[in-house]
Amino acid sequence: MVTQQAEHHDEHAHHPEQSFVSKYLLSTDHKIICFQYMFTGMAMGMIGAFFAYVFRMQMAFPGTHVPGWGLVTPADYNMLITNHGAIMIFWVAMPVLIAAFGNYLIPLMIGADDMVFPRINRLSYQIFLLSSIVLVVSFFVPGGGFAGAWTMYPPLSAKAQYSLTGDGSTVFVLAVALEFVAFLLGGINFVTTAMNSRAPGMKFHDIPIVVWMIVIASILFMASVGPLIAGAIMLLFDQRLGTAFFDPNRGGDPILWQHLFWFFGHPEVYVVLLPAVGITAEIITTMSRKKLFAYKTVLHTAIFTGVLSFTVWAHHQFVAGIDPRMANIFTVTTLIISIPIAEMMFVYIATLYGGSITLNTPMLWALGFIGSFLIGGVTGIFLGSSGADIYLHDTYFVLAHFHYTFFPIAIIGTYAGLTFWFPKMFGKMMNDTLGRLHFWLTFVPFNCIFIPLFFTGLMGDHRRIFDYTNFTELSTPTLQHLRSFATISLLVMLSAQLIFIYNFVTSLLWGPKAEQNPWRSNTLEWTAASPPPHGNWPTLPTVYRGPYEYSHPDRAEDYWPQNAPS
Ligand code: HEM
Ligand SMILES: [Cu+2]
Repeated sequence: MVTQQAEHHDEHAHHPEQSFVSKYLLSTDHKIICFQYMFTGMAMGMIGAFFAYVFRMQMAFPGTHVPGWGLVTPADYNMLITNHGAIMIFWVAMPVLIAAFGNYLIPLMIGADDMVFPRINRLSYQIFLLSSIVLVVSFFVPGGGFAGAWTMYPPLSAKAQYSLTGDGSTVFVLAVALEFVAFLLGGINFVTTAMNSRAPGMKFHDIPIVVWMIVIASILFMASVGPLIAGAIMLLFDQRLGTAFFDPNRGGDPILWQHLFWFFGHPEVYVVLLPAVGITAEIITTMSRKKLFAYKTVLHTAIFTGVLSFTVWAHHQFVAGIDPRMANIFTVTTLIISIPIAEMMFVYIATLYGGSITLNTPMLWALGFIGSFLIGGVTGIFLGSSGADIYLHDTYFVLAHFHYTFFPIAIIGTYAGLTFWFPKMFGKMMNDTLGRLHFWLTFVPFNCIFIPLFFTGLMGDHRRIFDYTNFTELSTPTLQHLRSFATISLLVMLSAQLIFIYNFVTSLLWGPKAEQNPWRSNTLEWTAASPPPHGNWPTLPTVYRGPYEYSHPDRAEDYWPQNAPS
């Protein structure tokens, strides 16, 4: 293995000068592929955020001309909420959290010069890019983009006369299918690389938690997506070939889709959660100079959560007409799965306890992740109880719940990781004052958006309503004020993202040069140059210990790099 790596490495060292196209567009370097995934994901994120702005304006001020869009029609509204959800989960959280961070961190944190299959890696990104293009094209086909909600429930998704977006639905399903192919290819690389290319001396329990989390998430994705790919093909057949897999009038069953979708969909939430949990672990140990409290517990808990996540899916279907005895079983499994998640959060709090904490930008994001994700998890317990869910299902309470899980993951987790590894990725330091300002102007408005929505949900406010003024009981002043407050908070939050863009660009161009290891961290990526060259290290590192040896009593320095012989 060692000699094989060395040879492979030699090949890298003698690489000829590359043109812009071969270096940045057709590269097989895992770091460049990270940037491709990250920037594509962020561009898609801007579309998703723009859609949210448009439909929230319609909710707060029904019938106004939304600047940048115009009058929102009911058809626009359905298309916007559908594609907002799909984009944020499939085209933002997946590419950024799993694919971008996975690509950057796995080889660098395990001491490898690249992924095991660099060309498959490149193909994975190219298919992902194609899927993004196909999705954007779907907005412009006759009839407009798909408008049957991101969960694609038939018969709405299967019959053009219901969704009114026949072509849009087909192109949408194609885009989702391509996206799945991209991540299947990515997942193969992540798991094999982490298992086979580790630096000499790196035992299983020396692997940084974030790498484990991405590996477990990849396995979850690959194991859960099969049934949904089958479902997507059946849906395409129903749409285009006149089959009736999901058509109750002709002996089909629309609930079958819900099973196939959520059998994938619930594990999917852990697919994106686990990388964010891993990123948080790296930041809080480094920034509190503490050993991760209970490494093995976190690892085993994550594996256990992954297994259990295959047994909870029908909690999305409590009111879909499933047998109440089944609902009891899924209530129990759902309540059980909250335990390991809570345990991970407690481990993090225990890690912080007594630490010497630096409250810089990455640390603020990491702490923000723990605090807000806890609210998301706790509200999931209410929803998981089938009795309570009969009332809460499809209200804004559900919406607030999943934004309290998903926002910490996709947005807070990304900013945490990006501000933490920026010095390594780009060789420059970001401005910490601007970073902290951006944190507060994102974090506070985020809470101001979604806390009110828990209350409107409890007051009976339903999701997916185009114009509340059509329902007298839903257009009370209290409800309308809370809705407008949420929308105005969103405007504040979106504007604050300009601070990040400004900080990102100016730091990249003119920021102070980053040292090799600015946070005095233990893991291997910090032993490479900032930014690491093609091939990462002139000679690959050797590992002597675990990743979290901070403040070791026998050492003068408060950290102990994994590659330091003693
Ligand atoms: C402690 C963990 C969690 C529990 C117990 C839990 C429970 C639930 C339940 C029971 C529902 C269905 C509510 C309904 O539709 O009536 C739900 C919805 C949802 N949850 Fe969670 N959840 C948890 C974590 C997460 C995480 C980590 C994510 C995302 C990353 C997430 C994303 C969602 C989404 C997207 C929906 C709504 C889907 C839709 O109808 O559009 N949840 N959750
Ligand atoms: Cu679920």
